[in-house]
Amino acid sequence: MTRWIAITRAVSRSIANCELTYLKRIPIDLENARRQHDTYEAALRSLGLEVVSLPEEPELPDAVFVEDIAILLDECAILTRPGAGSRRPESESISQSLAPYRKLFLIQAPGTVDGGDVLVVGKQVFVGTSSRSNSSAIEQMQRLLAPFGYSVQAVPVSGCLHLKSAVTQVAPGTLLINPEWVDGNSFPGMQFIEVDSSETSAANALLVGENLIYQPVFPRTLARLKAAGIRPLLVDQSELAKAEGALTCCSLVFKG
Ligand code: CIR
Repeated sequence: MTRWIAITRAVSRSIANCELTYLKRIPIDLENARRQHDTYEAALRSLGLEVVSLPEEPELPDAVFVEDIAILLDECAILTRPGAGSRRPESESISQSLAPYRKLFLIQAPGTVDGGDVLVVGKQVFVGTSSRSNSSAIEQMQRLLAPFGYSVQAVPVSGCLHLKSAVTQVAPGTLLINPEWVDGNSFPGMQFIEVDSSETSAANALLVGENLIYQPVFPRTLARLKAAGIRPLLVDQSELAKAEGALTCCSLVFKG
């Protein structure tokens, strides 16, 4: 049986100073964010994952969003160079945590990429050209991953922070997508479920093996998932959404 591992990190006490790109700063209830994060970790455990929960980084406001710091594949991992300079010190502890599991590669300057911009579907790696990720990083990823048989393609994305704000995989060959933020033609051969147009941030779902984690705050899109035969486990991430975080951002999930 496949052993799945999730690396997570406690919500920083300085989360109120997080990076913001699209949202206005509003108060974040730290206790509620931590409660919701506990529920998120419990959901991962309930699916059989081993959760490696790292301690808070008090000085690094966005450190709970571990997804942005590494790209995990079966054969190796790439430590990103996050687009926001304030987030680069998050890499050190993630590098130490991943070292026992994977050969690690590093994105070098001037390359920048956030893990939230990287959608892996089988041997296809799609990288959003958002404000955080650039062509130098994409070229480096192409060189690093070609020997393992991966194709790496740039995907234009607009209106949202990351590619995975706009599109994620919810079942084999099926993507949940907000077509206003990313063009489905960038993903040939895939099937699509579109978010309800009143729920613009609803495209981020976390697929772990055959299980999907999704947020209850998007009932109309949830109904579309159910109509497609998908029955997600529901976890509320509404507090961290105020920091522009969603479900995939808060873990690095990989086969151990
Ligand atoms: C940032 O702007 O970097 C954080 N406030 C939010 C990062 C969310 N990460 C993600 O979607 N992968």
